[in-house]
Amino acid sequence: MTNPLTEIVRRFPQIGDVAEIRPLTSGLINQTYRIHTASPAEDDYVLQRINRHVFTDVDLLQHNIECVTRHIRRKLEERGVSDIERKVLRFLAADDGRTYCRDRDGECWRVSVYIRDSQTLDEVNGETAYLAGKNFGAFEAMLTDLTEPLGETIPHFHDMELRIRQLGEAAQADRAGRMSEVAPLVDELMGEADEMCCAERLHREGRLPKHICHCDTKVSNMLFDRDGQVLCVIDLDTVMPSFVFSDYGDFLRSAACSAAEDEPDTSRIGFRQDIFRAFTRGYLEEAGPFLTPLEVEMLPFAARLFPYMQAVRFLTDYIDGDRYYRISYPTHNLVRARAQHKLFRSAEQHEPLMREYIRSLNIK
Ligand code: GN1
Ligand code: MG
Repeated sequence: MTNPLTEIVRRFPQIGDVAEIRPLTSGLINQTYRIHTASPAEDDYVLQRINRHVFTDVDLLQHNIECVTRHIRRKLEERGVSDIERKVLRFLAADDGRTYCRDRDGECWRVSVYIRDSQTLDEVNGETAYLAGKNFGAFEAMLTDLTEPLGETIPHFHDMELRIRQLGEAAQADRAGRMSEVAPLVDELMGEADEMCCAERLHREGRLPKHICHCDTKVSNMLFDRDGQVLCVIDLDTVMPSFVFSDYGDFLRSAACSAAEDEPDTSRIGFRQDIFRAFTRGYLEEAGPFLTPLEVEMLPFAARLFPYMQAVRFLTDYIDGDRYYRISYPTHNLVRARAQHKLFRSAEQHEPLMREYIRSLNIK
């Protein structure tokens, strides 16, 4: 075989004869392949190239992932859960014992066991949104007693104050000469900045804690079995201490939007109350017991914080000349930013309804 990936695969001694390596679905950040092994009795694997421009400290990244998967595995064992290999990811050791290897170009690769008969969803309905809420809530709940400290794999990842500073700096530098085109949107977002940075202020005042969160809670980051039950949470790169708003708000940002995250026709974008309700009910069933009353009260804020933050991030990247997110056409990041901004405005209008619904669940 001439595939250069086979050389990387050889660094993981547990993997037997490889039949084929095929690209698997890919997010905007890492590149992912499925390793098909020759023997049907043997496991298949997932090979992933870690984006080291995004994740600059790969040792820290893998430390976090190892701690989290070990902790969850132990929890499931204690609870007597069956079929644990399908309910938490397992990463392979490379020839030097670490859970990743570096190739000649300095690229970092890791391998996990492929969970057979699993599927990911790209869209939710009421039922799957409820299940996603329950399972992301349970994921956070299982990690509340993790004793090993985890680092921030992307420092200040969901820090709204930093994202605003980055937008301001990008606007000032105007390195791609795009500011004249986007100045009104920059101004509109900046006008909300003070209010949208309130979580960071509450944290400094000691009123809002951080928890271990997933920080990329798309429904596609959860594996379902063939019967539609959730197996496990995947894509653990961004697991780190954060406000619970990260998991709650970012899920709704992608799932409770009536159109795609890059829908050019913003009239098609609105916040979906049905998905909000189903997800919130599931999430609070599992996370309700450990959340503080202030965290519960602020969940509707989280539902608008995340489209806002994502609008700021996409717009910053557009102004910067598209250096972070993969794009398919020149104005892609601007289209994304406008779509997220529209979702932010729609979520804002839904806030009274959201409050009413959460109150009706009688959590605290
Ligand atoms: C990135 O790679 P992907 O699609 O899972 C980004 C998220 C954004 C998302 C927007 C590490 O996630 O924070 O919400 O794009 N991940 C990182 O689509 O920046
Ligand atoms: Mg991801």
